[in-house]
Amino acid sequence: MLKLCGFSVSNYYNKVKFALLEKGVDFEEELVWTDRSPALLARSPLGKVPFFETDQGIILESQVMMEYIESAYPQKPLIPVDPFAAAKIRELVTYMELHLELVARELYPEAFFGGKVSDEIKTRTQKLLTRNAKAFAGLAKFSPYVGGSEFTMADCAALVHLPLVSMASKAIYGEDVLADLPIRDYTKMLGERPAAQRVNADRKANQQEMMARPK
Ligand SMILES: N[C@@H](CCC(=O)N[C@@H](CS)C(=O)NCC(=O)O)C(=O)O
Repeated sequence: MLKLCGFSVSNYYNKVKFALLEKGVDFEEELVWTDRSPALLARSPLGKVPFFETDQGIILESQVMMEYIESAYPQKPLIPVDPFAAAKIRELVTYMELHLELVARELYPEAFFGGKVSDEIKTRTQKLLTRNAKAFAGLAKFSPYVGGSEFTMADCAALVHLPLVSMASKAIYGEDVLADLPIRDYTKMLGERPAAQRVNADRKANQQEMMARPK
């Protein structure tokens, strides 16, 4: 059976888990922490999660995993059939991950983990986030889904990434770089889906486990 490896606090893990649950794919989970152990590096060379273990071998990178499940389990598609519409959904995912989440990630050590981020990084990140949030706002629809009238893989990404970008920017700059977007209503709407409820419940439980781990 398809095995999703990683931990439920991870936003990238949860994007894939959300998609699997929405599509009704049978899968199991293996709790894998990013401890950089030789055992992890043998499976995931950069020590990152999530990854899939399939009958044919390992698949790395969450967006590659999303595309894999779309082609291996075509039921309940999370991407439109029309090539242009499909490209627009993938474009949203890339914008959220490359231009928002990955940029905001620089702030996470101080925003979420009690660490410190240099003023230089904070200044550079604020400039980038402000510019990129405006660009994303020009692409995102929120009508009611991030890509338009249909629930797609872009919503699996948006639900897990956008709240983190908001929280991190609020924690570091005192203001939400996504304040002009209807993130609260949108995440509330998505949060009513059974798949999202499971993802969120598992995330909370895993957060406790994470805090109880020896440092
Ligand atoms: N591009 C990767 C990003 C995954 C990622 O950054 N995962 C985090 C957990 S949310 C991680 O493994 N961090 C540990 C590390 O980078 O060493 C993907 O889409 O799968």
